[in-house]
Amino acid sequence: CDLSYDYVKINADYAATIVQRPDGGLARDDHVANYTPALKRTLLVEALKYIAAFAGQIAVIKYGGAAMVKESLKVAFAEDVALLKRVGLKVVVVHGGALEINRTLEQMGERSEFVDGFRVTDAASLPVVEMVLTGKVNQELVALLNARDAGAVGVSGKDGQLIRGRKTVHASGRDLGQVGEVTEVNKDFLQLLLASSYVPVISPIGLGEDGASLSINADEVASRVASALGAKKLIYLTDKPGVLDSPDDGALVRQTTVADLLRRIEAGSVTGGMKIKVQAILAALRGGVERVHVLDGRQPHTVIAELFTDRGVGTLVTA
Ligand code: X2W
Repeated sequence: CDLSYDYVKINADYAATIVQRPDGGLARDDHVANYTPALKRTLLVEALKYIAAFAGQIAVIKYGGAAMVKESLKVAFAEDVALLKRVGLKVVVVHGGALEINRTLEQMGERSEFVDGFRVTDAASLPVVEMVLTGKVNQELVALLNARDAGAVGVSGKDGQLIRGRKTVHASGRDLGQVGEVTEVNKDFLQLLLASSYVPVISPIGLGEDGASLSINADEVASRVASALGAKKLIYLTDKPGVLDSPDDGALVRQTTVADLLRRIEAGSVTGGMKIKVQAILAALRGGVERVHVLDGRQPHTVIAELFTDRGVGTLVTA
C-alpha cells in the first residue's frame, strides 16, 4: 500500500499492517517501508529469540508443489534454507517432483495415473521417475542451494543405503508397480553429513529388497527421515495455506493436534494426496518429532516467517 493513495493506517501491531482502503474496507499493507519502528523492533526481538533457541536443532523440510515450479519461489526457498543453516540449524531437505514427472511423462506421450495419491509406476515409467527426481529436480535444487553456500549434498535413497523399502501392497489389491514404503532409514549416514555442516537433499527413491529402485511418496520419506533423526521440526511446503477446516476452501487451522487430525480423517474430510500427508504427519509425531508445520509453498519465505515469528503463518501440529 502507498499512503499517497489516501490509505489510512489504522493499526500497526503485527507483521502485516492493517490499512483502510478508500472504499472503507480493510486491507493488509505488506510494504516493509511502511512498517513502524515499533513493528520492526517487535519482529527483530521475536526472530532473534527463535534464532538463539534453534541453534543445533534438526529440521527436516519437505519441498514440493508450486514452490518447486516457479523460479522466484525456488530462489526464495534456497535463500531460506541457506539462512537456516547460517543461524545454526541442521537442515535436511526431502523433495518431491510429481508435477515435473507428470510433465515429462506427458512429453513422452505417457499418462500419469494415481491411486489414493500414489503414482502407478510400471517398469517403463520407473526410469523416468528416477531420472526426473534424482537426475533433474535434486541436482537443480542442490545447485540453487550451493549458489548460496548452503553445503548441499544431493543423494537418493539408494546412496549409502539411505532409504530401504519394500513394495507397497495397496488396500484394493491393485498392483501399483515399483511403488514402495520405507522400512529403514540409515540415520548414521545423515548424521555424518550434518555433523560436517552439509545439508542433505534427498530424492525419494528407495532401495528395494532385491536391489531394485522403488518410488516412494516424498511426504512419507520426509516423515520417516525426521523420526529417524529425532528432528525437532518437520516442515511441509504445500499448495494450500496449511491444514484447512474443510477440504477445499476452508479456513486455515492455525494449530492442531494428533487427536484432531484423526477426527478429521474419520469424518472423511481428508482424502487423496492430503491423506498421505496427514498420515505422514501423524507418523512423525508418534515417532517423536515435536512440531510439524504445514505451510503455503505458493508464498515466498514462508519457512522463515513460520519459524521466526510467534504467531507463524501456517498450521502447527503437535502431539
Ligand atoms: C511420487 C514421488 C514424488 C513425490 C511420484 O511418482 O510422484 C509416488 O507417488 P510430490 O511432489 O511430493 O507429490 N511417488 C509413489 O512424492 O512428489
